[in-house]
Amino acid sequence: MNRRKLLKMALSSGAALASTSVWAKGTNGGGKGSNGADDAGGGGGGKGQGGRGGRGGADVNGGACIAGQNGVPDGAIASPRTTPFQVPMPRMQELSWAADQSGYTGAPCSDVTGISKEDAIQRSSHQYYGQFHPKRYYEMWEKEIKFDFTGGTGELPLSPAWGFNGQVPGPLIKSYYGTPSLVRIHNALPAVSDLGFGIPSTTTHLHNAHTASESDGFPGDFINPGQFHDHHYINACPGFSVDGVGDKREALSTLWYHDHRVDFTAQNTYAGLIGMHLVHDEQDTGDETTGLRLPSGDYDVPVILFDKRFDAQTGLLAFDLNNLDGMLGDKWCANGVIQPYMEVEARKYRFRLLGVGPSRWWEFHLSDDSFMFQIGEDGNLLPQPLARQGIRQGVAERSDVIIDFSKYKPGTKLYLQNRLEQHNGRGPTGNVFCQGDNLIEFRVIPAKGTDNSLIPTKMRDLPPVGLSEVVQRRTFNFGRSNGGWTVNGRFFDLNRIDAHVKRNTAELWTLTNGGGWSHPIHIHFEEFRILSRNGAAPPANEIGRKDVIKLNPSESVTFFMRFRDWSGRYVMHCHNTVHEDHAMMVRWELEP
Ligand SMILES: [Cu+2]
Repeated sequence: MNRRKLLKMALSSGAALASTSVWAKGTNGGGKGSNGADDAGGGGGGKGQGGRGGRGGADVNGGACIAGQNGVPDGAIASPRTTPFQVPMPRMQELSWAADQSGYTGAPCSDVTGISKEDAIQRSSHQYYGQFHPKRYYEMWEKEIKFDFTGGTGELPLSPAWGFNGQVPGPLIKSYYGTPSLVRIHNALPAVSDLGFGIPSTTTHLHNAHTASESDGFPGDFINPGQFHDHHYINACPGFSVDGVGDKREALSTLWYHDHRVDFTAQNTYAGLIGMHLVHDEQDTGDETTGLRLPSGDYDVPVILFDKRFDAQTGLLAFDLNNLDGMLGDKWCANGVIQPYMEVEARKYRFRLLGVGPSRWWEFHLSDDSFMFQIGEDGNLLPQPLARQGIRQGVAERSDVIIDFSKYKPGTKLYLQNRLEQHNGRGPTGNVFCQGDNLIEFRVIPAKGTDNSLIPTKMRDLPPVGLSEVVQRRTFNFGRSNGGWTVNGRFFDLNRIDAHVKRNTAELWTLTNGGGWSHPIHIHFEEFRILSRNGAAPPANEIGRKDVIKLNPSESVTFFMRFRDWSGRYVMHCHNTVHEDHAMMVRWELEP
C-alpha cells in the first residue's frame, strides 16, 4: 500500500494524525515510497519482511500477507477444543488502598530471604523513604487458586494457577505522581503445589518503574511462603534527587508487575503472577475532561494477553519444562479468559495492550484493517499519536492505542487480531497473516453518553539526548551456548556484577544479536532513547522512550541512557522469559 493511499485512509477515518514522523523516512522492505513506519499489511510488493529481512524490528512487513493462522506450536499437542467468544472479557478490578499506615510498621525488606539476603538487610532502610513517605498503602497476597480460563463455559476444568489476591491477572493498581505508595506483597503460596511447575518463592518486579533497587524485585530478592516484601514506589520523575521534582517529560503511564524469581520467572508468570499498574499525572489524568482528555474510566481498558496450553487429556494448564527455546500456547487469553468478547460503545476507547509471554510475539490488527491510533509505546506517551494498521509487539512491550468505534453501526462485530506468524521460541518468522488469530471479539452497541475524549495532536515532549553527558560505551552480545542463552558469552550469575555504572552519568549501550533468534530485551530502572537500529534511524514508534528493545536476528541497536537518583543492583535480560531463566541476563550496579 502506498503512502498516499494510507494517508487518505487515515484521514477518511477522521483521525488526528501525527506529522511527518508518522511517515518515517526509512524503507522497510516495501516498495519504493512505501510507509516505513507502520503498515504491516497490504502489498508493498517489495523485498522481504520487516521482522527478519527489513531494517525494522519494529513492526513492518513490506511483503504480501500470507494465508493461515498460528496453530499448535512446534512439538506441542493440541489443547482441548474451546468455543470462542462465549463470555465477556473480564475487567481488572482496582486494588483498594489505605491511608492508615499503622499496619505497615515492619522494616521494609525485613523478610527478604533470597540469595541476596545480607545485602537486602543492608538496604533495609528504603532510600528516600522519609522524603517520599507513603500516602497510600496496598497489600496483596500471592495465592494458589483453581482458575477457570474459559470464563465459565465449562469446556475446561478449573485449573491450579497462582494469582495476586487470587486473581489472574492480578488487581489493577493506579498511582499518581506526587503520591508515594507502599505495596506489601505476601507470599501465601503453598509449599507443595498442585500446579506441577513453578517454585513458591517469589520477587515482584514493577516493570518500567524508576524505583529503588530494594523495591525493584531483583531476581535474588525472593521471599518464601509466609514471608512478605515491602515495595516503596515514590512516584516521582527521574532526576528528582537533583531538583526535588525530576523531569516531567519522563512521566510514565502503563506499567505492569510480575514475578521475577531467578531461574523461574517463565513458570511463575505463566502460573499467573502478573498484573497491571497505571500511573497518572496532570497530562494523563484518568479523566477525559481534563489534561490530554484521553478515553478514561470505563473506556480505558488494560488488556493482558497471553497464550496458554492445556493438557489434551486432563484439560489442566500445562507448561513444557523441557523446551528451552521458548514456550508457546495455542489458546489466546485476554485478561485471563480464552477468546472473550467485549461490548464496546460506538465511541473512542483506550486499550493498553500487553503481551506477557513467556515467548509469544504479536502483531495487532483490527479485522477490518481500520487504523488504530497509538498514543503510547511501552510505558510512555509518544510526542504525537501514530495512525497504524499493524503494531508489532515483543514480549513485555506495551502498545497504548485509541480505537474509535463511532464509525460502526450497533450490531457490528470486529476483532482484535494477532497476525504475526510464530511457531516456536525462536521468535516470529517475519511472515504476517492476512487475518490471523482472533483474540477479542468487539460487539458494537450504541454510545450511552457524550464522548468527551480526544485523540490529541500533541502529547509528551521527549527529554533531550545528551551525548555530551556520555562517559561510557558498552556492548552486549546476546547469543547461545550449550543449549542455553548468554550475554557476552556468559550465563547469568546473581553474584557477579557485569557492569559498574556511575550514578548521575549517561552511557551509550549497543546490543547485538549473534544468532538466528529474536530477543525482546528489557532493562530495569531507566528508560532509553534509541539512536540507531542497524545503522539507521529508528522507526516512528521507537523514537520515544522505551524499556524493551526488539532485537531481531543479526540486529544491532544503540541507545542512550541516563542513570539517576538511586544506587544498587539492577538487571537487563531477555524477556522471552524462558531465555531469561536459562540464563540470558546480566546484573549491573548503579554506584555512587
Ligand atoms: Cu531471548
